[in-house]
Amino acid sequence: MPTLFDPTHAGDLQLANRIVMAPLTRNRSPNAIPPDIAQTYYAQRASAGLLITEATAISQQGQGYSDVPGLYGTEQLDSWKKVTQAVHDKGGKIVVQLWHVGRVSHTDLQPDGGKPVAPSAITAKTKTVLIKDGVPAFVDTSAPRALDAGEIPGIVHSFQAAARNAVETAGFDGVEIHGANGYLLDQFLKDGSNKRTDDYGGSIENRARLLLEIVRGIAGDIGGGKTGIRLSPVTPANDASDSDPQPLFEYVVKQLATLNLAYVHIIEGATGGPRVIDDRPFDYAALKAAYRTAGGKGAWMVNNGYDKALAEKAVADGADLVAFGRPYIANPDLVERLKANAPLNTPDKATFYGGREKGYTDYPTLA
Ligand code: 8OZ
Repeated sequence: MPTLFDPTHAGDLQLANRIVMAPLTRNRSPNAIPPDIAQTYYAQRASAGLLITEATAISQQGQGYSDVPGLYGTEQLDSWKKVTQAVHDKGGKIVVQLWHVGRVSHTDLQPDGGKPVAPSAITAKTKTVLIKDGVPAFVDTSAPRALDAGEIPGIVHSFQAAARNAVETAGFDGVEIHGANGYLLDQFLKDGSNKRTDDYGGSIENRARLLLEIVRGIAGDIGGGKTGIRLSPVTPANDASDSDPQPLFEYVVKQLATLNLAYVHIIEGATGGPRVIDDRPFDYAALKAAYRTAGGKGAWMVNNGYDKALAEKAVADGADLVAFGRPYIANPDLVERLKANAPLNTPDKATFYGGREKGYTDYPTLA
């Protein structure tokens, strides 16, 4: 029986263990360029089997928060290259999470102060973070406009360009497509936010079309074995909702099964909250079975509120990888601490978003 600490692989990626650092937004990238201290931050955590970066915008239109990084400019790519080098120097593996926020944005962050884009012109009942003079503030998202069908190929293209640049220029081991948490691809998937009447709305097949075009495009360009995807079937994050998520997500993973992906990353329950939501039941074992039955060979990664005991049980029950989020903010040596059954540092919420070293690179290791 494998343990959390045994090596494994996810597609092309050889991993030293089954512990993954989940993507964590930290808002420390002024001008969307990762700061120098991001090299230290990620390298400190390189003993994870796999590091997934914070969500990283594929275009300016994909930006929804102040001071989050991008992957569409030369300076951004140069800075990420130093991060991947620092992680590789420590023997770690790192993929970048590719992000388009869709309607979860603000006109202040959009090209020419325009409206954020969405499947349909429905405002998300959620907040974003704008940092003014170094002070973060939560503000309502702006009213979006519905994407014209003619704009969709450009979005697929931007995702593909970001993936190619990530691997070829910035030195990432692969990419994770952010299909979760109420951002653009999740907005298209779910009928609470997608009211389109064209080929990208209505039926499950149509609502999944954009996500699948992007995954197929990226897998074709960089290889399925370097491509992962994150999904969150029932999260209410950022006003996400669907009237019938089980068949929707089973359809999605069956389609993904043919693409030889590195991994499928599932957020169970409410992102950063309860793992079970009473009025949003979901059968995750059936989801995984649908993927495997359809021939899916990628690693199955689970996430949300895991501790060591729960993670060991998940691996015993057949999960391949377990992603830890908040514990990684405060515990750069999480692998060593879990192995030693050592106590964990408590993360300081006041320094989650914005700032520099404090609450970022200054959490102590055991030794
Ligand atoms: C917390 C704050 C801002 C963004 C996500 C990218 O939920 C995020 C995010 C998390 O996936």
